Amino acid sequence: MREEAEPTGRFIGTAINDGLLSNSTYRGIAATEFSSVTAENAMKWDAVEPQRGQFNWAGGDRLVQFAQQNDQLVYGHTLVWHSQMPQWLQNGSFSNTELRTIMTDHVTTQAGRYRGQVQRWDVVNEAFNEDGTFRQSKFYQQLGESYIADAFRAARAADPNAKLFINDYNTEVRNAKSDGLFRLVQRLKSQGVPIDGVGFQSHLIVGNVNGPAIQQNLQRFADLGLEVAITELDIRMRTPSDSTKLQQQARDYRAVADACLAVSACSGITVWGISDRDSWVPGTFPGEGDACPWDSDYRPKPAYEALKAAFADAGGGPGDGPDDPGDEPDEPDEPDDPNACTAVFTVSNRWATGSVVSVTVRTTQALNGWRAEFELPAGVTVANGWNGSFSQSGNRVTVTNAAYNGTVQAGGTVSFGFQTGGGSAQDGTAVSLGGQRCAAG
Ligand code: 9MR
Repeated sequence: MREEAEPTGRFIGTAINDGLLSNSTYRGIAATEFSSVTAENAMKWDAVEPQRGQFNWAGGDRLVQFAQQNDQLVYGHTLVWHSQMPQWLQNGSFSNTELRTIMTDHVTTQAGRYRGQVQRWDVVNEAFNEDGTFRQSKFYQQLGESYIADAFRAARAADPNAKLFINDYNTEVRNAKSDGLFRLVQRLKSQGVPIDGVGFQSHLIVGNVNGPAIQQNLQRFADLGLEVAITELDIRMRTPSDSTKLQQQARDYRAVADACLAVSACSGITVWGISDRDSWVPGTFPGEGDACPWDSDYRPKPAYEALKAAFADAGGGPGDGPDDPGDEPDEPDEPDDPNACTAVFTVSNRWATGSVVSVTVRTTQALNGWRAEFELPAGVTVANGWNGSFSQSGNRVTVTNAAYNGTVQAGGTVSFGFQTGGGSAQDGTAVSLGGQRCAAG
């Protein structure tokens, strides 16, 4: 799936139980099928600070290390949540001032520890009741709504580059709960609170998934200027499963994926576990289960194929889609639309054996995943690059988007850079985008 998701510019993630990483089948699927990982439990407060002031980062560190080994994003889950709080916190009695400090210290410590290693944080999880009022958590009861803004501010200060999310369940479609969340996010934005995204957990039920309603709801949050993501997708059924239920489940997975893929601000989809064997569902909903994309023997289910197909159908840069049947991806540039893009190719530093180049391409079309190409002088190679994935064949270099910069609005820009070896690149080198030659900008 990872390969199919990449050209769409979206991540495909999974919750990871780090204890299972010693199982080679589990580990193999986790490493190859996903571009993002979330700790299923290891980064929760009860796991990281079981006794006050005594920290256990082992599980979280294992996850981060695994992600780094496999070139994956890390989705941090979760900093402030009413559930899975350590006993000392749950049962302790603290003044309001003390509790606020405990909370912000926790956010500062954890987001600070993983600064630069976690790209997204669920800063606040499950703050709402089903009717859209605030959940009466210890934090809300003692501190009121302001605990949310304080948690976000502390997280931003601890890691300015992490994207900060609020996350919840039963908020996937428009209803009283998602309306409450929507109003909160509007208030936070208007107060300048540093919030970047909204996570929609999506613990759903087979046969009960309304893709267009999910898309519409994601879009209204996106229209507030936020990133949105599907953060904990699983779709459960009454067990035992049969092929009819598995086919319906596949359609439901596809509907969720299509909803995300139709919203340009939807950055990715995380499934809540790989295999039915390891899922939380049967333990919480007796008689229900089989909610994951792999079965209990780690065999891919129709749901897996459906997710993969959704990404594959959405992928491909401009010119590779069904609208352009004649445009083969590997054909030489055909400048059939000379106004599609403009490019600035600048050598910002050069020396005898190398140079540093920055490239900015402006596109007239919205992009969901992009591919830029250019040629270097003979013998010059890309030594390392940033803001894209680089490959070189002879003197021709192909750059595709990184996981986080594949989505570009019409009129927006794509920027990447690289260092050369074996000599210098040349200012003003021609660049093409999705097979279209760009005008010099
Ligand atoms: O999958 C998690 C399970 O192993 C834990 O026992 C459970 C404890 O509350 O949390 C599960 O994950 C939850 C997630 O952290 C927040 N959204 C709901 C998820 C399923 O309960």
